[in-house]
Amino acid sequence: MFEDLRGFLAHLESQGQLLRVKDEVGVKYEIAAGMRKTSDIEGPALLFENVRGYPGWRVLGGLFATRKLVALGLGVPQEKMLERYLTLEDQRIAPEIVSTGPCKEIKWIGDQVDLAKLPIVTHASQDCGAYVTIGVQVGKDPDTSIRNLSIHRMLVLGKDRLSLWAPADHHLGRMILMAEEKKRGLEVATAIGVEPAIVVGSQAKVPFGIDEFHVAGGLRGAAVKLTKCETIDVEVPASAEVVIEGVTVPGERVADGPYGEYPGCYSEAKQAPVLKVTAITMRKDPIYQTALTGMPVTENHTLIEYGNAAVVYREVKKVVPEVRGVNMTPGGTFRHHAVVSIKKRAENEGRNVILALLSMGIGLKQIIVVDEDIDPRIACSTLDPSCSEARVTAGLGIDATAPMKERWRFEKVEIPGVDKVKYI
Ligand SMILES: Cc1cc2nc3c(=O)[nH]c(=O)nc-3n(C[C@H](O)[C@H](O)[C@H](O)COP(=O)(O)O)c2cc1C
Ligand SMILES: [Mn+2]
Repeated sequence: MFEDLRGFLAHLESQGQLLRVKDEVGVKYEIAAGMRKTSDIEGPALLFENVRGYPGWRVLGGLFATRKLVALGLGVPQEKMLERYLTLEDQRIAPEIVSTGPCKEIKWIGDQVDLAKLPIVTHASQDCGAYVTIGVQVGKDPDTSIRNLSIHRMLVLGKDRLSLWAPADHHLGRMILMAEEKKRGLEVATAIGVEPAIVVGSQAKVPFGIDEFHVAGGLRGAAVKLTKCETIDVEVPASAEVVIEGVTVPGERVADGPYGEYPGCYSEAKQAPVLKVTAITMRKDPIYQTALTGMPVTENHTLIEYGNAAVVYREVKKVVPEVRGVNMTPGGTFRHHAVVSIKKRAENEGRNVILALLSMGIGLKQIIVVDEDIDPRIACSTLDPSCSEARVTAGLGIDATAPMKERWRFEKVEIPGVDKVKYI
């Protein structure tokens, strides 16, 4: 358990898992290039100490670039992660409210707000602008006031305006729509640079109505300390490096994208809600944290692995009590492909697992079922031991070539300058 982000960084440094980068870097592509390289070589997290144009700031990137870094964040041996995560995710510990905290050391309220003063990073070559990519958003259900934690990217639109890509099928997106129905904006706080259990907890696939701060408390084995925001009725981790307070503008949408996304290609511009920033508070000598996404594996992948594996494990267990293991594959971005091991005691159990997983809605797609009007049988080798005496078998092929009319959807996300990074 770590008190705050800085406690985790000190631990990483003692493990040789943090590199302090003294070379001068710019926020446009150059920081992301280092993050791409460290993700590709399974290197350390990077703390950029010399950021051009932002004296006084340090930028942290690739904090969760590898699965090892996530395991270190939870203090669990990597090979025991799923087993331990399953227990810890269920062990809810309520947060504690404290009167103030380090996140209030510097305050910019109202007119003092200027997002241009934060070292917000532009990552991929065709990204439409600079994005906050690892802010943990805290919102409250407009009906019950129960908190929700999640991470949604935010595009800088002006000195006090951000997009907030929270689609309706995510809890925060739903809350924004619920508030709009009441002709109101939704108050949203974004905490940047928090301890790892809060970031991992924000990715737990728990139902709407569960405050993920309770999950984060369970993951760290102690209550998360929260303090009230300055301009909105929302609580944030008291030791956060930076907090952006804001309110969504009811009914307003803005083009958000293209953006280099988690499958490794660009998403087209989407219509995203808009956040009007009402205050920014921070620690002294603040550390601004950014995260990379794009071609797997990046921290956008490693951070979702156990939340997804746990919800798949629990779903399988409902169908077959004897689950031997669940493996979400990196190639499937820890989301689309699952390998599940069960002890089968009835013939239909395997198929029932497939059906259950297909319908759970987390995006699993490497599960294949055909209709009765499809004949999947083909002639087979006489040596194929899986074949019946009729020497016919099932065949499966995947045409993974891109549709010719839509090649742009598959263009690879690229970060200029990865080959020029010399410090790792
Ligand atoms: C680094 C990172 C960036 C993410 N960015 C987005 C995003 O921009 N939009 C989004 O909908 N989900 C994003 N996610 C995934 C959501 O945060 C995740 O699905 C979360 O569990 C949703 O919370 P909810 O279940 O409370 O809706 C991101 C995850 C990570 C780790
Ligand atoms: Mn939620």
